[in-house]
Amino acid sequence: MQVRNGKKAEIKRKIFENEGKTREKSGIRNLKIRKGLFISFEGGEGTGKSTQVGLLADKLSEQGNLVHITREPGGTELSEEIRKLLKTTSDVDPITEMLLMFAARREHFVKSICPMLEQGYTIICDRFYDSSLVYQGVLKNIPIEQIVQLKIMTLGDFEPDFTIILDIPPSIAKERIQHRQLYLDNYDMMSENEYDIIRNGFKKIAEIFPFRCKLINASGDEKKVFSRICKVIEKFMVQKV
Ligand code: ATM
Repeated sequence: MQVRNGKKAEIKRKIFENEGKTREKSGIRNLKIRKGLFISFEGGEGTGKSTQVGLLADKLSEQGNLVHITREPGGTELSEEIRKLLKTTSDVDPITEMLLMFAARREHFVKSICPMLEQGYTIICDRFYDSSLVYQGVLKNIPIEQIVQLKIMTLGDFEPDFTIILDIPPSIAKERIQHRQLYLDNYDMMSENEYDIIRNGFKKIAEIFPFRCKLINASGDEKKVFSRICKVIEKFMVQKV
């Protein structure tokens, strides 16, 4: 199953319509102007996100930035506990899973992300809200409007400043996962078809949010991939100043 063009337009319409409506109802306004930057990394398992997050953090630190690496689900004590539960409990109901993802995210956002952005940190986050749109929305078929409502409830208007989406064919991703781990968790045991759905979902996110998201070819060795990432980050930083 693939996300077809009609489906893409539908997802886009639902994201925008529902963000607007829910924001009006909740009266949530923009958060305080933040001093730091929030960069998220997205993509399926085995695309090399954590390696690239580390490389980017090192580079930005060397350039004199205050850098903080984090991940979702996770990033605070409670959110890491939720992560552990999700990774080790089989057959979690999709709505329960979504609510736990957003519970972990809210805690992460309020207790860590917001205060650190206020202090001027550049936060690099391994997965964020786009993962919910893809895993819960596209893969598990939870209505996009419900996900957007939870997003507004937990994050208000907050968006990453920049999102890198790593893309590789599912067959390579599967090979990488099997090589790197002896123990595979619930999420690592997805079928190739599910990887395909996830991959296409992220591609659609990159098309829907072209200013914030950049799709990066993550095939090849890590240095090559990192230089592709650096190019788009440099462009983005120039536009920011
Ligand atoms: P990793 O951090 O190892 O990528 O695992 C987190 C898993 O949680 C990941 N699974 N895979 N494959 C994606 C999933 N996830 C969601 O389903 N929704 C979310 O909102 C987030 C942040 C992650």
